[in-house]
Amino acid sequence: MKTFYSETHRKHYPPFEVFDGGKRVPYLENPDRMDRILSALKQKDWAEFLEPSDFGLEPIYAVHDKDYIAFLASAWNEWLDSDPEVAASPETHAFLPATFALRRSPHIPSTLLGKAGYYMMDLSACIVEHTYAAALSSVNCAVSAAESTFHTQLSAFALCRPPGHHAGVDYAAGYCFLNNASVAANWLSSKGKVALLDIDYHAGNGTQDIFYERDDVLTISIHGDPDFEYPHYIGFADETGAGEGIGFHRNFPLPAGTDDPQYLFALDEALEIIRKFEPQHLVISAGMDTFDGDPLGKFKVTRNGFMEIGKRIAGMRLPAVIIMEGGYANEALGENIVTLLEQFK
Ligand code: OKP
Ligand code: ZN
Repeated sequence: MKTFYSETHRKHYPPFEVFDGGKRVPYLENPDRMDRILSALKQKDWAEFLEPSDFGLEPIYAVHDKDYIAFLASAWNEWLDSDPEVAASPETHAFLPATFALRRSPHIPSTLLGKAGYYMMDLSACIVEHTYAAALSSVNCAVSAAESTFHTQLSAFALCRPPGHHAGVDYAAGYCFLNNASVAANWLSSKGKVALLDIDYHAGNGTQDIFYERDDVLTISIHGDPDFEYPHYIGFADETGAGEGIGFHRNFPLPAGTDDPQYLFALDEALEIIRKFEPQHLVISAGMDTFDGDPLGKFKVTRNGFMEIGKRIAGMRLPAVIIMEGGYANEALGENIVTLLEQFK
């Protein structure tokens, strides 16, 4: 299976994130995640590693707001220039706002911090020197995999870091800056209908927002119920699309403790909806944080569960672009994603 991967992610490694209760903790979405996945994939003879192509900004502008991209591109350097403390030890700092817009006003402030509170949803999408470069290379992995799948009609894997499904048209959130899966799905949508299935433990709020009013890309997310879980304000079952897109978004919020049988029951319903939609291509937002023991998740999906999930999705017989999202039980992460991917080869 073609696997698109770039080393560019490595320098996006913020020294901390701010967790619930204002706790400063080590950045959980770390380069070690990729190393675990790489070493598990390298033990298999079916994984073929490829550098992503550079698709430039056009496929990104087709999904994201231009001013938001400009903010991402320049935020770190502006932050560095604005504060001598940051300039004196940049490696101990990360850029985050401390005031959030709640989108009350249509006015986007002109200052860096004003913009940050407008374009950032939480305290986990920390910006450092090479964040923008890493986010671009991550999108390029996703579009490269989409292009490969389109040309070969075979499933491909985008080993993306940073992840993408929490990033919306004009905001960063949950370790995500650019929505890799959405850019790939939108790129594929010019070739025919696309279904995007998000199996990350967290609701794919960014993806939901991006395609909410469209009927040519069906989006479905299976996740921890936002009533108790991040992202808290989106991902509920009654959110099913708007305008042209009514009926073309579905959420499957599940309770804490969800195990393999419960998960597979929801998955089967999601796959049935996809089958009826008759898409040309499938995009999978593949987060592995549903795993029993993931530090950010409350589900109990097992290794065997990932095998069954992979089997059932692959059984749809649709060319799939599999995009890496979350998964933070690093010791198990490599084997977990390999188990899922193995069902597609
Ligand atoms: C990214 B992905 C938890 C705080 C949440 C952000 C989580 C982002 C998850 N109490 N921090 O979907 O794996
Ligand atoms: Zn997640």
